[in-house]
Order: sequence, then structure tokens, then C-alpha cells
Amino acid sequence: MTIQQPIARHQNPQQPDSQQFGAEVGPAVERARVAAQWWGGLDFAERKTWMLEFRATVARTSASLIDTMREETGKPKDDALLEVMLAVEHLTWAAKNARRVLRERSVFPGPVSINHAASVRYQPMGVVGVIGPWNYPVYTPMGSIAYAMAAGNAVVFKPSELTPHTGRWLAEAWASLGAPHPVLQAVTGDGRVGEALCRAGVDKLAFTGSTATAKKVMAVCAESLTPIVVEGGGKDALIVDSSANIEAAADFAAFGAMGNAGQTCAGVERVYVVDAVADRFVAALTRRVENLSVGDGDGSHYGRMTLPRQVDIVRDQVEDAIARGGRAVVGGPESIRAPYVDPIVLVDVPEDSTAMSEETFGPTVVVNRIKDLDEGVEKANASKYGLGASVFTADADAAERAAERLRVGVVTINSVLGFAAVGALPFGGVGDSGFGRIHGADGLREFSRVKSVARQRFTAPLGLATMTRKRRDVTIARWLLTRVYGR
Ligand code: TXE
Repeated sequence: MTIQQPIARHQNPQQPDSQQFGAEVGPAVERARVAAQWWGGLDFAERKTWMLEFRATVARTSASLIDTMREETGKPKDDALLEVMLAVEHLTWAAKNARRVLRERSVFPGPVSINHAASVRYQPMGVVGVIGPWNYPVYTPMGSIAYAMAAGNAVVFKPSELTPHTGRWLAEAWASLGAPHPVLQAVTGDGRVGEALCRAGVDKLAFTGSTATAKKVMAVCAESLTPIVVEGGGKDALIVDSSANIEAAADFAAFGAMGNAGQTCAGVERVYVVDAVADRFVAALTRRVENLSVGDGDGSHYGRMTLPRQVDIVRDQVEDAIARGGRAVVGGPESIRAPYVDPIVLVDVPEDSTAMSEETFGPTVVVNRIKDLDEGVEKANASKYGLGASVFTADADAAERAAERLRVGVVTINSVLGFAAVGALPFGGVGDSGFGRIHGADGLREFSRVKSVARQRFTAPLGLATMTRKRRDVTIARWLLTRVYGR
């Protein structure tokens, strides 16, 4: 197989002019339409075989994928490797569980329709468009691609304009299998290509990116009533109870906040610590992050900011937090040396500052004090985002209560990002974090068209749905309504 050679860092890939956008997207969707006929006509076992073959190819040749990602995003090699591993995990889960989740199932028709056999089917939708981000350019889109393919759809994938070769790599890996049709294709370019994909007649659109762009995507998809699933980022909170293992909480907070240079949709951006243990927590977190190595080397803990303008967002938020009375206990505005940002830990930042309300997407974290877990949940829930949250406590009941009350799509207890490799767990948010779910059974159903079938097996004892219904039938219906259901 020909795998795309990595491009030089910071080099802009050649973009076609706007007239060519439709030119690439339209034919790709047409080819996908034909591919979907073939792919959707295979049975679950056949699709599983192809998908596991795809997985094997990605895994076997992952060295060049890792290099490509590394060049395009600036993340360390080990992080890129971990990302491919997680993506492959989801590919595996989707391939192996599609039949169990999506096969036709019978349902009880109920007493009034007892003469019917009732069943639910999950059919492929056809062609799914996937618009992906740059922060996890393999793992994140694979959460849509794998589940859409396992559900019997063909996929046209538009990677971020910052990671086009990573997107092409995946499509070429599929092409190298020699399947009769391109079930996975990539089209590259900026938002205009994404918009062309939204207009190209796809049957569903899966979007990951900013909330602002999600709204534009939704508006364009609304023109043709194309359904979408949106993963729009987050402002995740980590809450530390007084009973928590403080060292472990600090360890996970450091990883959740600084890993991948903080460019993680479900990364830790706000920490709420119960007052009694706050000083200990801040000291433990400081020890862990103050000497992290940041740079291009493979030994670095994290690399450059992938999106150049993200550096300005981080700077604005840090300056706003400090201007409003927050304090920097690790780093500060001086930690920003584009394209790198050294770790920044802020404390006692007002809740209405942008560092607390807007997505930061950088290696900075705010630690604020709370009186108890309940207040932590309240503050966590005050965000317009609602993607994930973590709770650290030794009290299992308190953790369960918090998990129940947190207004987010995914809760992690005593760790962070604990869901990322669990194929069975659906992923998605509420509010500005989006809607719909990828991963898990819900992720497979997200890319399926539900069809209900009711088959009459014999003439109904109660002839209600007929023009020749008898007085006696209506009397029985009235009796059922008032005496049985109205009891
Ligand atoms: O996102 P965009 P950007 C957040 C993060 C970051 C911000 C902006 O806070 O600062 O988003 O990043 C395509 N129609 N996240 O500019 O614009 C675009 O080409 C159709 C959160 O990268 O949302 C890319 O493929 N598509 C996040 C994708 O949308 C359009 C991950 C995302 O771009 C389009 C990354 C249009 N009109 C950034 N305009 C997460 N949720 O994990 C752009 N695109």
C-alpha cells in the first residue's frame, strides 16, 4: 500500500480552490453511495472480517501513521502510538459487537395487538460524512468511522485542514485491503470542504470540533434535514473530596490537564477541591507539572500547540484570570512561548472569568476551593458545556450521588479519561458539548436507521383497526380504557 509521506511541520497542505471543493466531495459521495450498496448488503460476519483486516493493516503499518500524526500535530511519538492503540480498540469493539447490537429483535406486541409479531431492525443509513478535528486526528474520527462502518455505512471523512495526511492515510489503509469498493474515503481541505460535504447528500453527518462551527454545520444540514451528531468540546471539571487519595488525584489532574498540551475535548480544565485538602492538592499538582518537559523531542511530555491561534486564546484567558484576582502558582503569561506553552496552574480564579467559562484547550488548569462535594457538583454544572467530569473520593456512595447529578455525558470516578478505551461506553455531551453518541451500542445505533415491522399473524380477536368494527369491540375497548388502564 502507498502510505502518504509526512509533510514538513507547519507546512500548509496544498488546498484546491473553492470550485474544486465540490469536485472532490461530490464524486467521493457518489462512489460511497455505490460502496454502501455493496457494504450494506454484506452480513455482519462478512463486515467484521473486513473490519478486522482493516484493523490489522492499521496496526501493522502504524509506524508511518504515527510519524504522519507527529508531523502534523507536534505530539510526542508515544502519545501518537497510544492514540492509534485506542482507535484500534474501538475499531475492534465496533466490528465485534455490531451483530449483537443491531441484529433484528422481536418485541412483545402488547395485549391489544397480540395477533401481531413485532420486530425492530437497525438498517444502514447509507453514506455517513465525518468531519474531524486535529487534536486526536485518528482516535476521535475513528469513534464515528468505525461505528458507522460496523453499522453497514460507507464513510466519507473530511479530516481537519491541519491533519489532512493523517486522514488520507486511513483511507489509503482501507484501499490497500483490495475491497471491491471504497467504504472509507477521505476528502481534504478546510471548512469549505466540510460545508460541501454537508451539502453533498450524505445520510448522516458526524461532527467533532468547536461549538460555533457545530452550529454552522447544523444550519447547513438543516437545509436538507440531514441528521447530525455533534461532539463540541468541553470545560470538564475534576472534583476532589476531602477523603480522596490526594496524590492520585493530583497525578490524574496533571495528566488530564497537561496531556496532549491540554488539547483534549474531555481534558481537565477546572479543578474543585474541598478546602481542607486544597493546599495539599495544589502542592502535589505543582510538584507533578512544574518540571514537565515541553518541546519537539520524543522524550517530551507534550509538544507544540497544534492550532497556532490557540496560543492567543490561552494567553487571553490566563491574563483575564490574573487581572480578576486569580493567582498563578505554576507558570503564568510568561509560560507562553509560541508555538509551545509550558504548564500553567492558576488558583482562586473567579467563576465568571473566561478561564472558567470558555474552553481553554491548552496546558493550563484552574484550581478553586469548595466547601464540599455538593458545591463542587453545583459549580461543575454551572458550565454551558457538559462533556465529562471526574470525581475523586473514597466514599463510594458520595461518588455515585455526584455521578447521578453531574450534567455531563461521561463521569469518571477516581481517574480521568477512564472511558476512552472502553468500547462499550457511549461518548458525547449535553449543552454546548453537543448531542448524540459515538462509541458503544448507542454509537452503533446512532448510525442506523430504525425500522419497526408489525406482521399480522391471525385475525385480531378485537377488530378495532377495521372499517367493519363491531359494537362489541368498542364496548370491550371502553371497558379496557376505563376499568383496566383507568384503575
Ligand atoms: O475548530 P472547527 P478549529 C475547539 C477548540 C479550538 C476550537 C477551534 O477549543 O480552539 O475548537 O478549533 C471543519 N462547515 N476544538 O478551528 O472550526 C474544519 O475544517 C463544515 C474542540 O479546528 O470547529 C475541521 O475539520 N465544516 C474539539 C472541523 O470542522 C467546517 C477539537 C473542526 O473545525 C466548517 C478541536 C463549516 N463551516 C477543536 N468550518 C473537540 N470537540 O474535541 C470548519 N469546519
